[in-house]
Amino acid sequence: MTASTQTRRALAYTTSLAAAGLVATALAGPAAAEKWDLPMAYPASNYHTENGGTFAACVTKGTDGAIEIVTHPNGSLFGGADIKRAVQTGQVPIGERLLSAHANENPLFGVDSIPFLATSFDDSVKLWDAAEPAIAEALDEQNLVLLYTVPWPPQGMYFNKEVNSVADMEGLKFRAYNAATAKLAELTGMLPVQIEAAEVPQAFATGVAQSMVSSGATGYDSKLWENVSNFYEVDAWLPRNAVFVNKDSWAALDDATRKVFTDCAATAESEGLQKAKDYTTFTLEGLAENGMKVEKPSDQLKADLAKVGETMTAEWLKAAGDKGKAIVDAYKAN
Ligand code: PCA
Repeated sequence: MTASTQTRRALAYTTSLAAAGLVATALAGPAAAEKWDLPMAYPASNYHTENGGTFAACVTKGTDGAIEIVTHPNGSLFGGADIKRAVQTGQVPIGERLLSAHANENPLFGVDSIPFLATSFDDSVKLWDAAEPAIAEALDEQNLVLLYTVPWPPQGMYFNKEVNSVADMEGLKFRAYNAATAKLAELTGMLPVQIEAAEVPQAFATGVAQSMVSSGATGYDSKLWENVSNFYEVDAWLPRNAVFVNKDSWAALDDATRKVFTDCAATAESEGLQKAKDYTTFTLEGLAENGMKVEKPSDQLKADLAKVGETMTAEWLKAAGDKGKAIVDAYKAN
Protein backbone atom coordinates (compact mmCIF):
# COMPACT_ATOMS: atom_id res chain seq x y z
CA MET A 1 0.00 0.00 0.00
CA THR A 2 1.45 3.39 -0.96
CA ALA A 3 1.68 6.30 1.47
CA SER A 4 -0.93 8.25 -0.41
CA THR A 5 -3.37 5.35 -0.31
CA GLN A 6 -2.77 5.21 3.42
CA THR A 7 -3.45 8.92 3.76
CA ARG A 8 -6.66 8.63 1.75
CA ARG A 9 -7.82 5.75 3.90
CA ALA A 10 -7.00 7.65 7.04
CA LEU A 11 -8.96 10.64 5.79
CA ALA A 12 -11.91 8.47 4.85
CA TYR A 13 -11.83 6.92 8.30
CA THR A 14 -11.66 10.32 10.01
CA THR A 15 -14.56 11.54 7.91
CA SER A 16 -16.67 8.58 8.87
CA LEU A 17 -15.77 9.09 12.54
CA ALA A 18 -16.73 12.73 12.24
CA ALA A 19 -19.99 11.68 10.67
CA ALA A 20 -20.59 9.50 13.68
CA GLY A 21 -19.85 12.43 15.96
CA LEU A 22 -16.88 10.66 17.49
CA VAL A 23 -14.16 13.14 16.52
CA ALA A 24 -16.18 16.05 17.81
CA THR A 25 -16.52 14.31 21.17
CA ALA A 26 -12.79 13.66 21.33
CA LEU A 27 -11.96 17.29 20.62
CA ALA A 28 -14.40 18.62 23.16
CA GLY A 29 -12.55 16.77 25.95
CA PRO A 30 -9.58 18.50 27.57
CA ALA A 31 -8.50 21.65 25.69
CA ALA A 32 -6.47 20.76 22.61
CA ALA A 33 -2.92 20.30 23.87
CA GLU A 34 -0.30 22.59 22.44
CA LYS A 35 3.30 21.41 22.67
CA TRP A 36 5.86 24.11 23.44
CA ASP A 37 9.45 23.10 22.78
CA LEU A 38 11.90 24.77 25.15
CA PRO A 39 15.49 24.63 23.84
CA MET A 40 18.23 24.86 26.47
CA ALA A 41 22.01 25.04 26.09
CA TYR A 42 23.26 23.17 29.16
CA PRO A 43 23.47 19.49 30.16
CA ALA A 44 20.42 17.62 31.50
CA SER A 45 22.07 17.10 34.89
CA ASN A 46 22.78 20.83 35.41
CA TYR A 47 20.54 22.61 37.93
CA HIS A 48 19.37 25.22 35.38
CA THR A 49 18.09 22.42 33.20
CA GLU A 50 16.50 20.54 36.09
CA ASN A 51 14.91 23.75 37.31
CA GLY A 52 13.61 24.41 33.80
CA GLY A 53 12.16 20.91 33.77
CA THR A 54 10.30 21.64 37.00
CA PHE A 55 9.06 24.91 35.52
CA ALA A 56 7.88 23.08 32.41
CA ALA A 57 6.01 20.50 34.49
CA CYS A 58 4.46 23.29 36.58
CA VAL A 59 3.04 24.99 33.47
CA THR A 60 1.87 21.70 31.95
CA LYS A 61 0.09 20.79 35.19
CA GLY A 62 -1.24 24.31 35.83
CA THR A 63 -2.82 24.47 32.38
CA ASP A 64 -4.22 20.94 32.65
CA GLY A 65 -2.03 19.95 29.75
CA ALA A 66 -3.36 22.67 27.45
CA ILE A 67 0.26 23.84 27.11
CA GLU A 68 2.74 21.05 27.40
CA ILE A 69 6.29 22.41 27.72
CA VAL A 70 9.00 19.99 26.60
CA THR A 71 12.62 20.84 27.43
CA HIS A 72 15.51 20.00 25.09
CA PRO A 73 18.82 20.18 27.03
CA ASN A 74 22.41 20.55 25.89
CA GLY A 75 21.82 22.39 22.64
CA SER A 76 19.99 19.36 21.21
CA LEU A 77 17.21 21.36 19.51
CA PHE A 78 19.10 24.62 18.86
CA GLY A 79 22.73 25.27 19.72
CA GLY A 80 23.16 27.79 22.52
CA ALA A 81 24.10 30.58 20.14
CA ASP A 82 20.87 30.15 18.16
CA ILE A 83 18.29 29.78 20.92
CA LYS A 84 17.47 33.44 21.43
CA ARG A 85 16.95 34.14 17.74
CA ALA A 86 14.83 30.99 17.40
CA VAL A 87 12.45 32.36 20.05
CA GLN A 88 12.48 35.90 18.63
CA THR A 89 11.51 34.64 15.21
CA GLY A 90 8.89 32.20 16.53
CA GLN A 91 10.66 29.01 15.45
CA VAL A 92 10.01 27.95 19.03
CA PRO A 93 7.70 29.72 21.50
CA ILE A 94 10.04 29.62 24.53
CA GLY A 95 13.73 29.16 25.33
CA GLU A 96 16.51 29.50 27.88
CA ARG A 97 19.76 31.32 27.20
CA LEU A 98 22.73 32.94 28.88
CA LEU A 99 21.82 36.63 28.69
CA SER A 100 25.37 37.97 28.52
CA ALA A 101 26.04 35.93 25.40
CA HIS A 102 23.99 38.63 23.67
CA ALA A 103 25.83 41.67 25.01
CA ASN A 104 26.96 42.35 21.44
CA GLU A 105 23.29 43.16 20.60
CA ASN A 106 22.80 45.34 23.65
CA PRO A 107 25.48 46.01 26.27
CA LEU A 108 22.79 45.88 28.98
CA PHE A 109 22.61 42.10 28.50
CA GLY A 110 26.19 42.04 29.80
CA VAL A 111 25.46 43.82 33.07
CA ASP A 112 25.94 40.56 34.97
CA SER A 113 29.43 40.02 33.52
CA ILE A 114 31.17 43.16 34.72
CA PRO A 115 34.23 41.90 36.60
CA PHE A 116 34.09 42.21 40.38
CA LEU A 117 30.92 44.33 40.45
CA ALA A 118 28.65 41.68 42.00
CA THR A 119 30.62 38.64 43.19
CA SER A 120 28.27 36.84 45.62
CA PHE A 121 24.76 35.43 45.31
CA ASP A 122 23.37 38.24 47.49
CA ASP A 123 24.98 40.91 45.33
CA SER A 124 23.90 39.12 42.18
CA VAL A 125 20.29 39.38 43.37
CA LYS A 126 20.75 43.07 44.21
CA LEU A 127 22.25 43.77 40.80
CA TRP A 128 19.45 41.87 39.10
CA ASP A 129 16.81 43.84 41.02
CA ALA A 130 18.40 47.03 39.71
CA ALA A 131 18.78 45.73 36.16
CA GLU A 132 15.63 43.72 35.52
CA PRO A 133 13.26 46.48 34.32
CA ALA A 134 15.74 47.76 31.72
CA ILE A 135 16.58 44.24 30.57
CA ALA A 136 12.93 43.21 30.30
CA GLU A 137 12.39 46.32 28.18
CA ALA A 138 15.37 45.52 25.96
CA LEU A 139 14.04 41.98 25.46
CA ASP A 140 10.56 43.33 24.77
CA GLU A 141 12.03 45.43 21.94
CA GLN A 142 13.31 42.15 20.50
CA ASN A 143 9.89 40.48 20.54
CA LEU A 144 10.55 38.60 23.79
CA VAL A 145 8.75 38.42 27.14
CA LEU A 146 11.10 37.78 30.06
CA LEU A 147 9.85 35.10 32.46
CA TYR A 148 12.63 34.39 34.95
CA THR A 149 16.38 34.34 35.43
CA VAL A 150 18.70 32.20 37.55
CA PRO A 151 22.38 32.95 38.23
CA TRP A 152 25.34 30.70 37.60
CA PRO A 153 27.76 30.25 40.52
CA PRO A 154 30.65 32.73 40.89
CA GLN A 155 33.03 32.54 37.95
CA GLY A 156 36.53 31.22 38.53
CA MET A 157 39.45 30.38 36.27
CA TYR A 158 40.55 26.99 34.99
CA PHE A 159 44.13 26.25 33.92
CA ASN A 160 46.22 23.23 33.04
CA LYS A 161 49.03 24.51 35.30
CA GLU A 162 49.59 26.63 38.39
CA VAL A 163 48.91 30.31 37.67
CA ASN A 164 49.88 33.02 40.13
CA SER A 165 49.71 36.13 37.97
CA VAL A 166 48.34 37.37 34.68
CA ALA A 167 51.84 36.97 33.22
CA ASP A 168 51.48 33.21 33.75
CA MET A 169 48.50 33.18 31.35
CA GLU A 170 50.41 34.46 28.33
CA GLY A 171 49.60 32.64 25.11
CA LEU A 172 47.13 30.09 26.53
CA LYS A 173 44.23 29.04 24.35
CA PHE A 174 41.18 30.31 26.18
CA ARG A 175 37.58 29.18 25.84
CA ALA A 176 35.19 32.19 25.87
CA TYR A 177 31.39 32.15 26.23
CA ASN A 178 30.53 35.83 25.76
CA ALA A 179 32.08 39.19 24.90
CA ALA A 180 33.32 39.77 28.46
CA THR A 181 35.19 36.48 28.64
CA ALA A 182 36.77 37.12 25.22
CA LYS A 183 37.81 40.60 26.39
CA LEU A 184 39.28 39.19 29.57
CA ALA A 185 41.37 36.80 27.50
CA GLU A 186 42.61 39.61 25.29
CA LEU A 187 43.57 41.78 28.25
CA THR A 188 45.47 38.91 29.87
CA GLY A 189 47.42 37.89 26.75
CA MET A 190 45.42 34.73 26.08
CA LEU A 191 43.88 33.59 22.79
CA PRO A 192 40.08 33.50 23.00
CA VAL A 193 37.85 31.14 21.06
CA GLN A 194 34.06 31.12 21.54
CA ILE A 195 32.85 27.65 22.48
CA GLU A 196 29.41 26.62 23.75
CA ALA A 197 29.28 24.77 27.07
CA ALA A 198 28.04 21.66 25.25
CA GLU A 199 31.32 21.56 23.31
CA VAL A 200 33.61 22.28 26.27
CA PRO A 201 34.60 18.67 27.10
CA GLN A 202 35.68 18.08 23.51
CA ALA A 203 37.49 21.43 23.25
CA PHE A 204 39.64 20.65 26.28
CA ALA A 205 40.16 17.02 25.31
CA THR A 206 41.48 18.01 21.88
CA GLY A 207 43.59 20.95 23.09
CA VAL A 208 41.49 23.58 21.31
CA ALA A 209 41.15 25.18 24.76
CA GLN A 210 43.54 25.13 27.72
CA SER A 211 41.81 27.52 30.08
CA MET A 212 38.49 29.26 30.70
CA VAL A 213 36.50 31.43 33.05
CA SER A 214 33.37 29.66 34.26
CA SER A 215 31.70 28.22 37.32
CA GLY A 216 32.65 25.13 39.25
CA ALA A 217 29.30 23.92 37.91
CA THR A 218 30.29 23.91 34.25
CA GLY A 219 33.73 22.46 35.02
CA TYR A 220 32.03 19.69 36.97
CA ASP A 221 29.39 19.09 34.29
CA SER A 222 32.22 18.85 31.73
CA LYS A 223 34.45 16.55 33.86
CA LEU A 224 37.19 19.10 33.33
CA TRP A 225 39.51 17.30 35.73
CA GLU A 226 40.27 14.97 32.87
CA ASN A 227 42.17 17.81 31.16
CA VAL A 228 42.90 20.66 33.58
CA SER A 229 44.51 20.73 37.00
CA ASN A 230 43.78 24.06 38.67
CA PHE A 231 40.67 26.06 39.53
CA TYR A 232 41.04 29.50 41.08
CA GLU A 233 38.04 30.93 42.91
CA VAL A 234 38.43 34.46 41.63
CA ASP A 235 34.67 35.17 41.92
CA ALA A 236 34.66 37.44 38.90
CA TRP A 237 30.87 37.70 38.40
CA LEU A 238 27.68 35.59 38.35
CA PRO A 239 26.12 35.55 34.87
CA ARG A 240 22.46 34.62 34.44
CA ASN A 241 20.36 32.36 32.30
CA ALA A 242 17.03 33.82 31.26
CA VAL A 243 13.87 32.04 30.16
CA PHE A 244 11.78 34.04 27.70
CA VAL A 245 8.73 33.62 25.50
CA ASN A 246 8.04 34.82 21.97
CA LYS A 247 5.78 37.87 22.26
CA ASP A 248 3.26 36.65 19.69
CA SER A 249 2.97 33.28 21.44
CA TRP A 250 2.48 35.19 24.70
CA ALA A 251 -0.18 37.45 23.17
CA ALA A 252 -2.15 34.39 22.12
CA LEU A 253 -2.48 33.14 25.72
CA ASP A 254 -5.47 34.05 27.88
CA ASP A 255 -5.00 35.75 31.25
CA ALA A 256 -5.45 32.60 33.32
CA THR A 257 -2.78 30.78 31.30
CA ARG A 258 -0.39 33.70 31.59
CA LYS A 259 -0.86 33.66 35.34
CA VAL A 260 0.13 29.99 35.42
CA PHE A 261 3.32 30.93 33.53
CA THR A 262 4.21 33.86 35.79
CA ASP A 263 3.46 31.93 38.99
CA CYS A 264 5.57 28.98 37.85
CA ALA A 265 8.30 31.45 36.78
CA ALA A 266 8.38 33.09 40.22
CA THR A 267 8.82 29.68 41.83
CA ALA A 268 11.52 28.75 39.31
CA GLU A 269 13.41 31.97 40.02
CA SER A 270 13.55 31.41 43.78
CA GLU A 271 14.10 27.66 43.65
CA GLY A 272 16.72 28.13 40.94
CA LEU A 273 18.66 30.54 43.12
CA GLN A 274 18.75 28.02 45.97
CA LYS A 275 19.78 25.25 43.58
CA ALA A 276 22.60 27.47 42.30
CA LYS A 277 23.91 27.93 45.83
CA ASP A 278 23.71 24.21 46.60
CA TYR A 279 25.35 23.26 43.30
CA THR A 280 28.24 25.67 43.97
CA THR A 281 29.43 23.76 47.02
CA PHE A 282 28.64 20.39 45.52
CA THR A 283 30.61 21.01 42.33
CA LEU A 284 33.63 22.71 43.92
CA GLU A 285 33.95 19.70 46.21
CA GLY A 286 33.45 17.46 43.21
CA LEU A 287 36.32 19.09 41.31
CA ALA A 288 38.63 18.61 44.31
CA GLU A 289 37.50 15.02 44.87
CA ASN A 290 38.37 14.28 41.28
CA GLY A 291 41.92 15.52 41.79
CA MET A 292 41.84 19.20 40.87
CA LYS A 293 43.50 21.85 42.98
CA VAL A 294 40.69 24.23 43.98
CA GLU A 295 41.99 27.34 45.68
CA LYS A 296 41.78 31.09 46.19
CA PRO A 297 43.90 33.21 43.84
CA SER A 298 47.24 34.57 45.04
CA ASP A 299 47.42 38.26 46.00
CA GLN A 300 49.34 38.96 42.80
CA LEU A 301 46.74 37.25 40.62
CA LYS A 302 43.96 39.10 42.45
CA ALA A 303 45.65 42.46 41.96
CA ASP A 304 46.35 41.75 38.28
CA LEU A 305 42.75 40.73 37.63
CA ALA A 306 41.41 43.74 39.53
CA LYS A 307 43.24 45.96 37.02
CA VAL A 308 41.74 44.06 34.11
CA GLY A 309 38.37 44.46 35.81
CA GLU A 310 38.76 48.23 36.02
CA THR A 311 39.43 48.47 32.30
CA MET A 312 36.45 46.27 31.48
CA THR A 313 34.13 48.16 33.83
CA ALA A 314 35.06 51.49 32.23
CA GLU A 315 34.50 50.03 28.75
CA TRP A 316 31.12 48.60 29.71
CA LEU A 317 29.94 51.86 31.25
CA LYS A 318 30.93 53.68 28.10
CA ALA A 319 29.12 51.20 25.86
CA ALA A 320 25.98 50.95 28.00
CA GLY A 321 25.50 54.72 28.34
CA ASP A 322 22.99 56.35 30.69
CA LYS A 323 20.86 53.25 31.15
CA GLY A 324 23.88 51.22 32.16
CA LYS A 325 25.13 53.86 34.56
CA ALA A 326 21.66 54.15 36.15
CA ILE A 327 21.66 50.39 36.87
CA VAL A 328 25.13 50.40 38.43
CA ASP A 329 24.28 53.52 40.50
CA ALA A 330 21.02 51.98 41.72
CA TYR A 331 22.84 48.76 42.59
CA LYS A 332 25.53 50.59 44.52
CA ALA A 333 23.01 52.73 46.36
CA ASN A 334 21.34 49.62 47.85
N1 PCA B 1 28.64 28.23 32.79
C1 PCA B 1 28.28 28.65 31.47
C2 PCA B 1 28.08 30.13 31.58
C3 PCA B 1 28.55 30.52 32.90
C4 PCA B 1 28.83 29.26 33.61
O1 PCA B 1 29.14 29.18 34.79
C5 PCA B 1 29.36 28.37 30.49
O2 PCA B 1 30.52 28.16 30.88
O3 PCA B 1 29.07 28.40 29.30
